[in-house]
Amino acid sequence: MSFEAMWRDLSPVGRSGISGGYHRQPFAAAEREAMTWFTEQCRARDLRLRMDGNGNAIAWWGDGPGGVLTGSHLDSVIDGGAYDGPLGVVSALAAIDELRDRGVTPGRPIGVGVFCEEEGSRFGIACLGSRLATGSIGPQQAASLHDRDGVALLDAMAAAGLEPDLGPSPLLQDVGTFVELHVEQGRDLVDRDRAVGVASEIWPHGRYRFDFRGEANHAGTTRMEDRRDPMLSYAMTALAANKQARLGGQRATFGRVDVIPNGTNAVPSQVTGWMDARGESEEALAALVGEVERLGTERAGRDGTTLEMTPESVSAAVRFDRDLAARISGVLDGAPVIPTMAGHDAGVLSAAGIPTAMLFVRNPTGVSHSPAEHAEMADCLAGVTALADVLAELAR
Ligand code: HGY
Ligand code: MN
Ligand code: MN
Repeated sequence: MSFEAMWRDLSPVGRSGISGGYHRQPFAAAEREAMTWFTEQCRARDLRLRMDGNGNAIAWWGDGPGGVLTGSHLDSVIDGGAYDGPLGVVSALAAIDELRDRGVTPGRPIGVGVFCEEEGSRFGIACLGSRLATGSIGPQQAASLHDRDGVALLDAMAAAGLEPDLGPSPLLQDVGTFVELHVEQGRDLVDRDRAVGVASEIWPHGRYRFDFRGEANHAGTTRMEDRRDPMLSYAMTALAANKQARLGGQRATFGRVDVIPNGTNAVPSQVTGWMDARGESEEALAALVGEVERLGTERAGRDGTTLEMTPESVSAAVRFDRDLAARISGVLDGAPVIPTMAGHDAGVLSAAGIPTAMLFVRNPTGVSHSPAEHAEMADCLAGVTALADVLAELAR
């Protein structure tokens, strides 16, 4: 099945008929359907499929240690784009087809991997699947995770027919190198007029929960000076985050907010906002988060409310293996080596000591985490050829 045919096959899975965005939250129907599609594609290629109890899968061409793994994730953010994740998985399958068409017999096994809950869109921890697989999140912390409906991670996994153990995965023991292909989430390649790039680093980033507590009251009868309105404290803090990020050349946004009781004619008792913040260095990120927390606490003091800030998911800076990136850039006619502010499973495997690289495929608008996310077919096919060239080189 060609790349285009696979893409047509997979694209409808989890796509909203209203927004065109994707809803592939882990262990729910659409994501499980996408995983089933993946396993069928692996079997059609006689790949040796291995799954761990936590929702991760690797399918091998060849046997033995020191394999070259490629692949990505199939889950999406809420109302996400078609390419973030699936492009890396479909391109990996297509790259194996291309190598076989070229008559290549790899000297090392080549694997296609899928890590679950990369987006952390249901259980809140970025790259949960690869963190479980590498042991960089412990079973206790993982077992404490719940989704917005209060469903525990273990229950969601069991309901999907998995037998989770939340421990490090045996899957990775045969992995010598990991190369993840991903749609670029930015405009660097567009500005450089290149179809494919190589990652140099991932900015440190995190997700921080801000709980603002005030006093429920009547929206009409309560005098303005008597209100203890957490919505006001939240709003001013969201503004402060935007300003601090812009002033410091970093990134921050509040993209998710819960209001209790969320009534139209009542001053809320509590507002919880989640800030996604990213910095060019650990110090810059810590300074940004610290300053937003300080300003939020100060504002709450003025509003008669309180603020409690809790880091929920923190990803340290990742510097990809410099020699590997340079070697890959060389294979790809000097493909540019560029940083990203987006987290990836490749970052987790790199942090776990596995030599890791990333390939980026041009995104004409740079838009991502949106139904509008796009990549031209010609660039996707250039990405497959590039990945095949890299796999041939690394699996020699
Ligand atoms: O949020 C991110 O950085 C990535 O897209 N998971
Ligand atoms: Mn992704
Ligand atoms: Mn993403």
